Amino acid sequence: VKNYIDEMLHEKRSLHFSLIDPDKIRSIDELSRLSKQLYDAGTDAFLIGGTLGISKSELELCLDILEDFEIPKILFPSNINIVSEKADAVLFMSLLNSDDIYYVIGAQVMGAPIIKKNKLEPLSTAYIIIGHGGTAGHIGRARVIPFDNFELASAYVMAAEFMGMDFAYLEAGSGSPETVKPEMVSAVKKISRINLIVGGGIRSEEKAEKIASAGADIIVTGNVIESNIENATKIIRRIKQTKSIE
Ligand code: 1GP
Repeated sequence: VKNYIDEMLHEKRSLHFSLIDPDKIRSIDELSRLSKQLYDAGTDAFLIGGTLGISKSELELCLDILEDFEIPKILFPSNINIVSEKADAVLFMSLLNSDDIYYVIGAQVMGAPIIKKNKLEPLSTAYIIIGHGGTAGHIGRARVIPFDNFELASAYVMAAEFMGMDFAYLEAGSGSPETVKPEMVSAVKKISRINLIVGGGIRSEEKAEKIASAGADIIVTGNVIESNIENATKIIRRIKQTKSIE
């Protein structure tokens, strides 16, 4: 999966990942319909996860439905219960700005042997929570980085790069009223070559385009898939047309 992402990023455009939260899916038919629309629009991977209310059976049901699509299925775990051998890879995340050691290294120690057993490819990721932070920020006891503190965000991303992580995820929180600012994305990209994932609150094509042209390597949308699938597919198409200004 890491090689697939690296190859796609050589094309100098941002990738789009569709976040499927098993707790928010109302029926199998709905997920089949939505995932086909996302795939047809050109989403580059499915992320599967969420913070609250996910059971293993719901997770695996989602993975069974997504199996038909020939793009990676990547777990986006909030805790060690979000693991399944039916996925291809897992964002192996450390919540770098958490005050709780469990989210920095505790869950990772407990999760690593489970990931090994399930033969999942770990994608080493610094999870950095910005601004609103949403449920992930609350549960993860994040000391959130203000939306306009580019220097602090850049320092976290540099630290992640120096620790050898492959990805840094700037997360405004699912459903956040504001997104990570495009100016923060370009500030971070100026000082680091790490693959930058940006998500949280992205609901419009215009905002997605600004974040993509600021240099985000991967853009994640979640809520808009369930609330407005037309917008979700427009966002994907717009991202695919946008060249990064790096
Ligand atoms: C959440 O970044 C993702 O972890 C996506 O956020 O649901 O607001 O699109 P949204």
